[in-house]
Amino acid sequence: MNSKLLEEARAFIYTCYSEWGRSEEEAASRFEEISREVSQTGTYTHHYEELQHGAKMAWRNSNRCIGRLFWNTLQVFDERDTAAPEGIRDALLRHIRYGTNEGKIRPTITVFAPDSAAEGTNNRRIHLWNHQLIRYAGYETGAGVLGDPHSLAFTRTCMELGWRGQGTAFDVLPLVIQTGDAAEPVWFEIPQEDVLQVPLKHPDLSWFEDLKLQWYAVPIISDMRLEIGGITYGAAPFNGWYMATEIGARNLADEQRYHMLPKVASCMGLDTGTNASFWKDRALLELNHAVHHSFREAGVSIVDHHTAAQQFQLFEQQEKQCGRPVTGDWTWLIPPVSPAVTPIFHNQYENTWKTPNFFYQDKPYK
Ligand code: HEM
Ligand code: NRG
Repeated sequence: MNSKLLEEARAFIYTCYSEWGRSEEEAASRFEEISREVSQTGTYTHHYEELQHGAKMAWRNSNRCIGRLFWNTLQVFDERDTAAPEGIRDALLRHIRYGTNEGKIRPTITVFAPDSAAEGTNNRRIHLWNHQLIRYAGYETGAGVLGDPHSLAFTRTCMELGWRGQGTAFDVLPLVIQTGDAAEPVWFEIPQEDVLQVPLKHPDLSWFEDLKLQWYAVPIISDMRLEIGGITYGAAPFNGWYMATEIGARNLADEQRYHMLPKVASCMGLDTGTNASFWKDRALLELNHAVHHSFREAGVSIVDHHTAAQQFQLFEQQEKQCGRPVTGDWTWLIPPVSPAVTPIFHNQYENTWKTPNFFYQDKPYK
């Protein structure tokens, strides 16, 4: 009945120990131990070193991530013993502070108790309801959406729980934590001083700062599950730093997000009445330049898509040297600005999914 779990555990342990340069005998003996634990309890507990390396492998195996060169530098916080909402909040705030590091961003993951530990124990599964720990609210108003349309449903949920925002286009949402499938979620405001944000300006276009645009410094994805050796960690928020196009070509530019291209183009004096002026392309470029410039000047880590693509090539070479075939999802790896100018565009990637890895999971709210 646990044959699937044991098979996954075996594959993970043998790979892990081999990457550490440990002998097959050592791996076999650790696997024996795990087998006994599984037969007695139905699950098993990773040693910290296994959890740490498993999380790094999960990043290394993330086919959609262009930032994987740095997989081995991931800081792994073990919060498997933290169960109460307040303790979880404190761990999340520590993650935000440690990862932010006043702008010198450190790739970080905080791993909470696995889902399996909850099985048969009245279901104490931990659900983080946020998509990212730091994210802007979106409100439906008579005059359209205020803030980030991506957050509409979650913002509504927060308000049903009693949260109220300031009513700006950049209200930081609260942390929403649920411990146990039946429990009411609890929300906590993130202290303002812990949320590093960057006001946007352009190196040459002085009017740009009057647009009053900004973005938060650290993307901390908190709604994916981490799977290592057959164990699912449903709460394991992780962060690196931004690639500028994520903000400049998607979050602020998409029509279904902040939709800023018409505004930027008209401030640039471009004719938005004809495709022949290339106004969308030109506005997009200046918006991305502004994002990158502002983060750099504020001392906040960020990478441009050309450098990121070069780093990804290095990652490919490095993996090849280690005898590990690189898998990738081309449709996500190519940047949304000037993709064909990067080498990634001209390569092909095998999009098979290895574990450990990060996977989507169902949202806990409607
Ligand atoms: C996706 C860059 C760190 C795991 C992405 C994407 C970019 C990116 C540009 C595509 C996002 C999109 O199109 O929405 C980077 C950079 C990093 C970094 C520059 C700097 C260090 C990390 C870390 C992890 C990670 C630390 C995990 C430990 C992932 C995963 C996805 C992803 C799982 C896919 C997300 C999804 O499917 O929605 N990354 N990343 N990345 N990255 Fe990274
Ligand atoms: N595009 C999303 C963030 C996705 C993950 N990107 C990273 N991850 N850079 C956005 O908020 O724009 N990371 O862990 O650094």
